[in-house]
Amino acid sequence: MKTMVALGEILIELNSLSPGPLRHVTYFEKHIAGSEANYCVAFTLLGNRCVFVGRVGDDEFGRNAIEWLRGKGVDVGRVKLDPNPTGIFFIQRNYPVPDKSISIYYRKGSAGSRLSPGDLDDDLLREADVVHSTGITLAISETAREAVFEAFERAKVTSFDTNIRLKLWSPEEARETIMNLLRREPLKFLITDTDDSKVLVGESNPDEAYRLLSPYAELVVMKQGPKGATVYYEGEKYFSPGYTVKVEDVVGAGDALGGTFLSLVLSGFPPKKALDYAIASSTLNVTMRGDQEPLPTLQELDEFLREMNKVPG
Ligand code: KDG
Repeated sequence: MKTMVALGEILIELNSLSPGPLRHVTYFEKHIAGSEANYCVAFTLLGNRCVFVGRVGDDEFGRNAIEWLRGKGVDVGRVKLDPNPTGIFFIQRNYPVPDKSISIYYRKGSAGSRLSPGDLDDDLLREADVVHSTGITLAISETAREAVFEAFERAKVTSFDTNIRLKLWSPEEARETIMNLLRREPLKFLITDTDDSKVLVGESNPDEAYRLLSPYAELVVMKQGPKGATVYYEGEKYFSPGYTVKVEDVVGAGDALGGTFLSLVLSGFPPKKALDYAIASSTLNVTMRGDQEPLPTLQELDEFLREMNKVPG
């Protein structure tokens, strides 16, 4: 069994029950989310172990998040309770652009943003098979950013999903900070998408973006939205196409892809095969609300792929 240590912020997601502008939505459904927590659950459900490092509020939502993640098998022993509130966000679905969702954050000064280098445990980082974080954690506070830089410095193997959220910082700040991290700590796994690569290296063409990002990681996964994703590694390139399904909510699909990919590659799947499974997981993810509820087991992914007549890898 492989161990991933994930650093980030767990959020409470309030997803609108009806599509359309939030000003007209009456009912919301509560879910547990936050990119790195989503990665952790995807990773864990596929038979590996994930230790989450972060903070939640000493409040009902914080307790809810800890109990939920524990129930999914995530190791929450390092999650600290903080006097600040657990961060929340609302999702507006399919408006004004069909098949797209918009996140509205209420997370300034949240417990999760208080993550700091003091929360890191050297032994845990050294022993982890992979240490993972995202651009979101770099954006939420100075101390959280320092924690990611320090953790990556101490880790043996690192994984980073660029996950640029332009509501949290400007494109210039995102580019400067993420490129700084990549230059200082070359990664084993870089997971990104064609919107983020446009911000980082001015390229949304996957091959061109890969060429510019390849000095910074051994393996790059380039997510291409509903089209699918491409993995680049050891001189190889493999594109796995997406499936056409009815979209309910796209939030969390990229994490489903990344978490599934990492878990299966660390379990010994060849990257091509792992990417086919990861696309299956992200496809399931857009068909329902909630980031973590749709995350599948290996048996469920096998069933999906069988039904689609897809021979993975
Ligand atoms: O990738 C999904 C995340 O965006 C969602 O869970 C909320 O972590 C979140 C964020 O900061 O947007």
